[in-house]
Amino acid sequence: MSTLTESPAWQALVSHKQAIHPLDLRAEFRSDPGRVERFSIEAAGIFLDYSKNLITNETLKGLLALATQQQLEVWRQRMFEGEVINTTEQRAVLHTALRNRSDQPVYYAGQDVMPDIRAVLARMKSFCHAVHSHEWRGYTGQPIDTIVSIGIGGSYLGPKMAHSALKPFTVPGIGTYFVSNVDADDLQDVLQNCNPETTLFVIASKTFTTQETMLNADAAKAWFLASSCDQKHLAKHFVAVSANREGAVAYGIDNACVFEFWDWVGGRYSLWSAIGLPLALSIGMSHFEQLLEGAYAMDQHFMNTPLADNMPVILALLGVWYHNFCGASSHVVLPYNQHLQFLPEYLQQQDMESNGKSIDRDGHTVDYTTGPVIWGSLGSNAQHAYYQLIHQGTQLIPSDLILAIPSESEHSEQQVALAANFIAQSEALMRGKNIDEVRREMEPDIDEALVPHKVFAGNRPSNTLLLDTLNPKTLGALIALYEHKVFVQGVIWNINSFDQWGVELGKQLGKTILKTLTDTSNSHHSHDSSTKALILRLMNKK
Ligand code: G6Q
Repeated sequence: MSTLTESPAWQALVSHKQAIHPLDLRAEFRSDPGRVERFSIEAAGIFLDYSKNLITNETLKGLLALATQQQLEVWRQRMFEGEVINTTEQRAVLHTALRNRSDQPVYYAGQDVMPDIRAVLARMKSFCHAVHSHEWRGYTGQPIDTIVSIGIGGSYLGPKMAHSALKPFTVPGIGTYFVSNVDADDLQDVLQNCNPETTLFVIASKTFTTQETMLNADAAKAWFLASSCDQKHLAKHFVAVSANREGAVAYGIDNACVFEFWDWVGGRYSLWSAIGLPLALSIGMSHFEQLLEGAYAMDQHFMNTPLADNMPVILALLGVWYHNFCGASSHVVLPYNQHLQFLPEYLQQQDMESNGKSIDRDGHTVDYTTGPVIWGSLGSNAQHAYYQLIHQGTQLIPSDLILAIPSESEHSEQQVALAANFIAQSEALMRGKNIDEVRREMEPDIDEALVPHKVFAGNRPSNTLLLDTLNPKTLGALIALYEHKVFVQGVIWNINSFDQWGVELGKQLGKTILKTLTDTSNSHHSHDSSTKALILRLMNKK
């Protein structure tokens, strides 16, 4: 057994689980009318009700003891203070500095990083202003009306998700598209809506070497040059966001059009940096700054609130409870607002790329599970699809149900129905429907054969997250909430949440196979029979 699973706090939770099993949530609510007051937190425009979880006061105490044992407060300090906590890549983890809205310095390797951060934000601001005020024009003198962001992974998912979430804040007259897939259809589909005279491409890549992004950038450039016919016009239509300025300039981007960020910003934590430029162009810089404000408010809450009242800490510990002590292997995220449609996809990378690790910080293979499978989609739609499995399936699937309180609008009947569904599902998951209730409902013609099919066991745990409204500030707080949740879980599991070595092998083998597919003199014999057969099939079909 590892130090973690042998530790007193871990062992205490193992025993506690046996002692309280099976916990009847309906009975807990009946016997304790104050349960929701005790098990809820409000911070940065978000209300978290976690009372519908399979926990007691003792469970929380045990989980908090685990967090203390794993030195969560020390790690939190280390992260915010710019220590090199991403040890396998020898990097600090300072995305929180990008949204530091105070006048306090943040030091990395003895240097305050805030002046550089503020300088890039100022450049983003004047660039957005130039585009929106039509001071910045395309090569034929027309104003820019379309932004095409080309990037992948961390240089794509955050801005795309936030762009959709903040649709009502879009600057009039600007259309924004996000292209990531190396499949040419992705870019081609977008280009059909674009006019080369009025389109601005943002090439977003930390390294400026990523295959998919560079190939899409090449294709975009070729499409643009086919109309503009002159390399010099590129300067008005191609900007780059990168930590590799030299690479971007060598690629042909005007030095003045490179928006920088830094080594200590992890890809999936980079929305707050210049990677957010396409978003800022789409919603305006003041809204982008409000996004930073919201994240900063959550950072402050995370940093300064006792662990027991700390929203990211509680969310993380509940996840650990289900994953490590109750046998849940996945976690479902169910936003109810249409504009949050890409949140589950974003959180998949956020969580699974961060915590999908089986080697701990000390280089040992773990003997406990880490990183649950994160999945989900719009709650309203999912109710008519896979909620069946969550309600009546054989697996324990903890859920996060998320709703931003709808504004009064002409569609208010729809919005009330949305809210009703959201609340009803969290109640249904918790209370279920027992056999007596099913029988009563069927009276007087009780069909005994049907009765068991209509029983809902209940006791299905859920968190309900209510946002005051969906705006840049609350969205910033929501994203930061999940970032910190993932960080806390990484600390508990003693893993480095900030590297991603697991994505390297596929890239490496992809390069070899690309050579084989494009150069017939290259041998395919070193591959296994399956890989060889696939290569031959594709080569013959070329
Ligand atoms: C995120 C990962 C990964 C990365 C992409 C794009 O944490 O590192 O998703 O963001 O591979 O990388 P570039 O920004 O370097 O193109």
